[in-house]
Amino acid sequence: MSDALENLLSETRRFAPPAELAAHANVTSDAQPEDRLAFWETQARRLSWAKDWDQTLDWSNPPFAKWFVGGELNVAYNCLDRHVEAGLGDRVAIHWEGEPGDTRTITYSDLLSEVKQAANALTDLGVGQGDRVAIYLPMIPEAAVAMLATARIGATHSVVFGGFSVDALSGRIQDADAKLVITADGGYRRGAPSALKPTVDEAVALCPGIEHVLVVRRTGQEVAWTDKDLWWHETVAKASTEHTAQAFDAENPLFILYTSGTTAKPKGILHTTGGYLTQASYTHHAVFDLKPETDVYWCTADIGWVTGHSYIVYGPLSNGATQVMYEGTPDTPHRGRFWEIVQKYKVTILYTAPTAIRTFMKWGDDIPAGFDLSSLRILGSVGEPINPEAWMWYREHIGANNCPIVDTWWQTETGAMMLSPLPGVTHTKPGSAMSPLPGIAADVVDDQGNSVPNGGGGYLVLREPWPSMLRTIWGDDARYLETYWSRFGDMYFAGDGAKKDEDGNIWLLGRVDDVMLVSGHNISTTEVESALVSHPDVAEAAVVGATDPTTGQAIVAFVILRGGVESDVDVLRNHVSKTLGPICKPRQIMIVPELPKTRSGKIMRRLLRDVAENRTLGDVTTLQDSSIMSLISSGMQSSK
Ligand code: 6R9
Repeated sequence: MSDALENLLSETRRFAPPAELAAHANVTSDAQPEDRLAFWETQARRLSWAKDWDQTLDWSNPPFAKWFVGGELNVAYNCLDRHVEAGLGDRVAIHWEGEPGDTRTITYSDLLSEVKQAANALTDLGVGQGDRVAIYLPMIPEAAVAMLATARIGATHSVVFGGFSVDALSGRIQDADAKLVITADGGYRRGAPSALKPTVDEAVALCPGIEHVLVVRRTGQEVAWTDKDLWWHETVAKASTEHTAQAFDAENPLFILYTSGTTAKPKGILHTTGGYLTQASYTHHAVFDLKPETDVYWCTADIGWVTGHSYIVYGPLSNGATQVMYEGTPDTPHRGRFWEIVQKYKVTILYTAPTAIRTFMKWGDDIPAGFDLSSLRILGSVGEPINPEAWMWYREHIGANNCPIVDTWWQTETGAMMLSPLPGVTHTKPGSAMSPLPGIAADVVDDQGNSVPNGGGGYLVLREPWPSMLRTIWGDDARYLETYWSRFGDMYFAGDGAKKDEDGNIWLLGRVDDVMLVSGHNISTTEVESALVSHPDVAEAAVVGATDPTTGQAIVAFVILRGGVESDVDVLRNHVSKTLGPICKPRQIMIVPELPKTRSGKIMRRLLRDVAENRTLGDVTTLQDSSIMSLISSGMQSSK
């Protein structure tokens, strides 16, 4: 661990939970339970089971876990029917806000009858338990309905981002061998209808296994029609609203989700039902301190990201939450759109990503200042390490210095949150995910797999199986073993670098592939990025290591400046050198208008490395906006 890192992590600010919140918190201790399995059994009892389990965990064939063996439940029943049966049918499940400003208010009763109809429609189309359904939709309520209807009949969904290309979509359909696609004519993005159906048409032409395509009408765009196509509003609306949920085995597959394309061939991460729902539901209740009667929760993620699965659909709905769902982008029709939505629905819990927070910083403090954000009580962050600078901005400008920030570390593979502060308990530190949640055995280990002492750094691992863990990579057990379980034998290797501070709290340092080796020193991209963002002129930074004849690798930084400022790159290089030490001084800094990101907001450093090393760009199919790369590359050439 470099000295520079010590420097970055000498963050000493701590923030206690507000007394009022702590006094009424759902969870009042962050202590690890003495009996981990008994703890998870208790959490599983928050759900409704049709048949009790015989064994909590079967770990006789590691790393292939089975949780709640012999238990049976229906996921959709847990998310909908049981709330309606408890008399909560009139509670709003979803306040949906379309990008153009159209809205829908959907109660639990409404959502239940739509899901029942959709379940009947899927059954009529020949979809049954174990079949795979591909979902390629914008952020409209039908996305949640489609997922829940698939789950209700024991089938398995594979949601594909609405922004992905024909190749990405057809590859995922083929890998999962799906028989049905649910899509829409299009969705609204940046003020205009953006078509989806043409991509599906091309993809389906490459996928003979697809029997039907169910099409939601959202934008009213002209669509080409094939004999496999059916309108959602005709097929689903004429189906019966009567449907009794059948219980399925706790290990029945719930979904496959392909991990974001920052790596090579996407991996189909498989999740099952009982353990997954137990942990998604518990963590949503504990980490957001959800009070379903009074809270208005909003997770700004897309449904195509695991965050949308666990914290828009399964976690919140299993807890009977009222939530906001927004179709569009944060700057349409204006840059205050998120804050306008918070004000309009009196959102109390907001869950978003560091990339969004840094964008808001860049747009300026005056924008959120123009709205009433006083309803907010808890702020969440997910997706990347959050720099202390962005954390403080979030706390001050969105949370009025009064809302605990829960920085939640987890992965598609973990299914649900693993490390996070608890809002009524933890004294938070800006930039740290703090500690493993109750029931989770996380640690930081060195190269040899030994636990590092406080103050040490290494790799984040999980020592014990957890309920919502991936069960395998779809169709590829060997790759599951190789990717996660070959490095340290009996510990799950998360692929993230981490450090324990003097109190034993955990700081995430980014993907281990993103560590640079400069003149023999290990430097994490996160620490240099944080140093850059701590300069008042900088809104956002991405750092990569580029091959260098003298130093092995050299630091190349791509920087977005805050609105209206002009900055001298040498000033910024010296700022890094002063903050972290001369070894961390970037060889080169490029001022750029945007950074290449996946739709979940992760910077695709692999593409920036290609640019920094003058290579042809690798696979760009998962980029949110592919034109950004040509802008960046042309700037890079001219700066040399
Ligand atoms: C939920 C999600 C997983 C990777 C993970 C890590 C990064 C996510 C983070 C975080 C630091 C956090 N990550 N949350 N890093 N602090 N709070 O993002 O899933 O898309 O699979 O990405 O994201 O690197 O390994 P996924």
